[in-house]
Amino acid sequence: MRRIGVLGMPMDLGAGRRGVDMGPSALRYARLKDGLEALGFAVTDLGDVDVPVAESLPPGGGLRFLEPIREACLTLKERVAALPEDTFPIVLGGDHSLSMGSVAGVAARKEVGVIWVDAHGDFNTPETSPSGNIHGMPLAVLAGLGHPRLVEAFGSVDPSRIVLIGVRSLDPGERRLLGEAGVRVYTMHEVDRLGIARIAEEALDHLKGLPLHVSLDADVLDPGLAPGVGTPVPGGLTYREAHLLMEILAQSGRVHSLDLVEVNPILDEKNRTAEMMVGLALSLLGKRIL
Ligand code: EXY
Ligand code: MN
Ligand code: MN
Ligand code: MN
Repeated sequence: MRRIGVLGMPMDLGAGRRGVDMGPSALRYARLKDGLEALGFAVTDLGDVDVPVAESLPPGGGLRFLEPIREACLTLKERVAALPEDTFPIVLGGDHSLSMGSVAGVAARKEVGVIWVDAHGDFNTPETSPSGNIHGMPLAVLAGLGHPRLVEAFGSVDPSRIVLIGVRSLDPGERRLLGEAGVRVYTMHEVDRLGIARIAEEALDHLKGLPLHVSLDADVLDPGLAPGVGTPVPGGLTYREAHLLMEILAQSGRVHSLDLVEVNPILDEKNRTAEMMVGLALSLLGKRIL
């Protein structure tokens, strides 16, 4: 598969603060397309999904911006599902609620395993969320838990086919739900004790036989490395841990789709976070040191 389709999702409606709607531009500005073409891929930039800006929306009750987020994610799901089988989708975010659309779109094409690389569990429901922000819920929705309007549209992945890596900030409710659902979770404690290489191999074995979707949240990286994120948590992946994880996943030949999310240029230093994320995408798409 040597064709890549890049699709922007300039959405910050699911986040608690503004700015990640500019993430797709920051990632394009970090020369993602040039880097992928240098690896020999034919890259088509499919533009952006049309997402309303927060200021244009009436203040909603209940979950913040539930309907506009659902609408935009349904469009993303359709766009991803309609891509030719030989095309590798890279979705540029945008807050992590977009992955309800990207993963459901990929799952509509074939059964997938999901590797969710994130400081957070993103496994809250409206009942357990401390914030009401939907970017803290997408993985639960994909696993079939949460607001009915979201689960009926995007619930599409068996929890036994989800692996979370890099977690270091969990709310009590989502911690319980993750355990009950049987999601394989590797926190930063396991990263420190087992090492990222062993975790990558275990994740590949846990999801054996499945094509893989990687959902990469910029806040999984240590904030010193990637300051341009809206929900930073100290003690994240180092530069080499993140690249080694991508390199091992690349060598499996099983990764078929990718999200790059939660890049917030307003909070960044120059464009460091977007450049880190582009570098990781290139490692995942096969860029090697030797
Ligand atoms: N767990 C917190 C919440 O649900 O509000 C914080 C979630 C942050 C989610 C970011 C995208 O990873
Ligand atoms: Mn996330
Ligand atoms: Mn996160
Ligand atoms: Mn293949």
